[in-house]
Amino acid sequence: MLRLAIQKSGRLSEDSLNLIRECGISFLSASYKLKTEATNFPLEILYLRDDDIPGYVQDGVADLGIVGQNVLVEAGFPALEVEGLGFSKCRLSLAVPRAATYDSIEDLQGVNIATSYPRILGDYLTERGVKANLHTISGSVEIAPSIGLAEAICDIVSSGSTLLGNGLREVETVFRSEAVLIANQNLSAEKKELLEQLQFRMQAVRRARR
Ligand code: PRT
Ligand code: ZN
Repeated sequence: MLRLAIQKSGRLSEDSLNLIRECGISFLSASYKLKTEATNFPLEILYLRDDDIPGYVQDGVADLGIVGQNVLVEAGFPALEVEGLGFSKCRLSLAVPRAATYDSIEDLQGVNIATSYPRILGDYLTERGVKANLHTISGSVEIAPSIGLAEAICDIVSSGSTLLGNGLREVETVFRSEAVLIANQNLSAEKKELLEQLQFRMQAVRRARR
């Protein structure tokens, strides 16, 4: 039996469940439950916080997971990615207050930047020879400039309205993300076979949607 970890409640949850259902896999879903078993495929679904999914799959507590690439790469396990799923598309961007002068990435030299993505941002800045002071905060990153915590931020953007509403301007795209299917790297032959069946169905669903 394969164990698949998906986000319990959040932006990935509904699309993850829909994808599994469209693969023809039936299960009872009760929102208070932490796991459920499919009735017509050897699959158990675990409902977790998205941040915990990469580690659980890396450790083999779960065989598979569905998570944002941003969370996967920030967790340090990019090699677990099996394939992109095409939903929850977003980008990780640097932003500065609307009135701030900004010409190039050089302007971030020595600047305080608030983010929940210190690894991805740190790599991006290092590759470009920029040394900034990263302040890791876990939420409400967009308010950091207005409360004097930082001169710039790096956060997830989709429509851009949150940045706009906080008087911020997007200046660099650091990383592009979508939901991805991830798998433990030491699956047994039986589980690999089941994973292939599941991927085959997921690809058929995506072709049919186009
Ligand atoms: O509780 P749990 O830890 O499981 O969930 P979470 O709150 O950490 O994550 P959640 O549900 O907010 O997001 C899950 C995943 O969805 C993220 O890791 C991204 O891969 C993806 N995703 C897609 C987004 C967005 N779009 C998004 N817009 N994640 C967050 N946002 C936030 C962003 O942080 C910012 O505050 O929405 C705001 C910006 O949106 P716009 O449209 O105003 O630009
Ligand atoms: Zn999270």
